[in-house]
Amino acid sequence: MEYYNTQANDTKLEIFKKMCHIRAFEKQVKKSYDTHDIKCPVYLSIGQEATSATISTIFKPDLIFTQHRGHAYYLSFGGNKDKIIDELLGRDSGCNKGKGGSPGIQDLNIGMIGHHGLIGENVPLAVGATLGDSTKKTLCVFGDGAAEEDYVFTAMAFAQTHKLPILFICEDNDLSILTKKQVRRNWELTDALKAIGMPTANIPDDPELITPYIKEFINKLPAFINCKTCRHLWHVGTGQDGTPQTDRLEEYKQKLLEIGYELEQLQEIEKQKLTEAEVLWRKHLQRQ
Ligand SMILES: Cc1ncc(C[n+]2csc(CCOP(=O)(O)OP(=O)(O)O)c2C)c(N)n1
Ligand SMILES: [Mg+2]
Repeated sequence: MEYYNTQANDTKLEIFKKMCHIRAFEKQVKKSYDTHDIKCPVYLSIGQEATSATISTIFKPDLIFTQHRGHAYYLSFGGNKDKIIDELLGRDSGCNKGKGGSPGIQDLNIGMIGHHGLIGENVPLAVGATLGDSTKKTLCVFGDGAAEEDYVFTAMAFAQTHKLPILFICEDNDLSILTKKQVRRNWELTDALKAIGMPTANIPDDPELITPYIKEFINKLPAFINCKTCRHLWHVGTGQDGTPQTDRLEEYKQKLLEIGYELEQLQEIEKQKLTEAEVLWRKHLQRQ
């Protein structure tokens, strides 16, 4: 199947802008963590920006359940930026009154419900919430480590039996903390779900590949997409082991250049997003 050029040009640029916005924001989180202005553990999405940036341009869910690595979803779906910054800085004005920190971020105005610590628990919660009102569409995001929790498959199977309108996404960075998938298991969740009739895809997190699946699947929910991605920093905190294998943002930029976008235009977007994030973070840090 040929997926090249699956998006209108304005959508491609919107996705690129969102990816740059997330990268710029996360770089500021890293900076404030490294200077100890942020004191809570942080779970960064640097390298994993493409999935949320792409989904949010196409799918408008009523409810969003993410795991501990949720900053990119919060930002992509329009969560309040002041409140996430204050949350990370441990302030009363944060989205969880400064008590939850990075893994629990949420904004009920966009239907996003925060994570409380057990990996994959957001899957049965998403299923239960959608069962309660199946006129609502739900997005549920978890990691490849969480996919191994028994309650994840059983909850997804329940959603399949009851045809609940949930788009399940696994951000598969091939890591559960530091352990690679091939050491942990010899099966793919897509195969298990295919066996019970759920529409599935197992693809790299390239926006051009994700787009057609989202467009097709949102009319056939529940459905599941395993997006293979690359985390650039440590599981928690801001350290880096070696060189990341891929940088999807850089690859997407190259793709946009190949189809005729000007380098200056793309660099201007990157610069603008970096400046916006820097100004916003400075404003919050100066209030201390
Ligand atoms: C039920 C449960 N078991 C173990 C943990 C400890 N733990 C926290 S994050 C994590 C790895 C999660 O990996 P993954 O779901 O792939 O998400 P990623 O960090 O890669 O985004 C583990 C094992 C936990 N929080 N909950
Ligand atoms: Mg993982």
